[in-house]
Amino acid sequence: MATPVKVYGPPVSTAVSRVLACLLEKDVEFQLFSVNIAKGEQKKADFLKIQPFGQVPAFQDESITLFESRAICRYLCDKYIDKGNKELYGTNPLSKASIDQWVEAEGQSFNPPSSALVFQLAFAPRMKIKQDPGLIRQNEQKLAKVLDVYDKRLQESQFLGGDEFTLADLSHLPNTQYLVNATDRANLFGSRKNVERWWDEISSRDSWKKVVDMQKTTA
Ligand SMILES: N[C@@H](CCC(=O)N[C@@H](CS)C(=O)NCC(=O)O)C(=O)O
Repeated sequence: MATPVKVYGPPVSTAVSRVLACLLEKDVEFQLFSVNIAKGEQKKADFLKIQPFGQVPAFQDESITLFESRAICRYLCDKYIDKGNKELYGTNPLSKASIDQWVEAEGQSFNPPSSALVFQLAFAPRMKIKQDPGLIRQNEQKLAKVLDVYDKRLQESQFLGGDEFTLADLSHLPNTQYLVNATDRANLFGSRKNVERWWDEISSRDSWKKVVDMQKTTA
C-alpha cells in the first residue's frame, strides 16, 4: 500500500488549502501536520529544511520534498494521473496549456490584489492590525479589472480552462472563499453574472466543502 503524502501547514492558510483541495480531487491519501504560524514555527530550523522560505505549505511524497502550492498541485496531477479527477490537469497538450495559462493568471494577476484584500479585510481585524484604506482601495480596483477579464472569459466558457473544472478553477478557491464569506466585498464576485455562476459552481464541489470543514475544525 502507498504511504500517504505529507502536508505541513494549517488548512486556514490559503496556500495549504489549495493543496488540500487538489489532494481531495485526486483522491490521494494524505497526512496533515500542524504548523503554528502565529508562533512562528514555519521559521524554525527544522521546518526551513523542507521549506527554505519559511512559509506553508511544505509537502513530502516518499523521498520528494516540495514547496509552492501550485507546483505541488501540478506534481500531484502528474504523479497520480490515474487517480480521482483525471481531467484536473487536462488530457492533452492544448488543454494543459489552457489550464496552465489560467493557473498563471491566478498566480500573477488574481492572487496579488486578492491576497492583499484577504489580509487587510479578513485577517488584519482578527490580528488587531490596523487596516490601510489606501491599499484596500488600490487592490479593490486592481481586482475589479481582473474580474472583468474573468467575466468575459466565463461568458464564453463554463470554466476558466475550458469545459471542465480544472486546476485553473481550483487555484482560485482559497482567496475567493475568504473574500466572499469573510469580508464585505462579496459583491466584487456577485455583481459579475458569469463570475457569480462560476463561483457558485466551483465552491459547491465536495472536495472544497471538505476543505472548508477542515478550516473550521483544524488549527
Ligand atoms: N507562493 C506560496 C505562498 C506561501 C505563503 O504565502 N504562505 C503563507 C500562508 S498562506 C505563510 O506561510 N505565511 C507565514 C509567513 O510568511 O511567515 C505558495 O503558494 O505556496
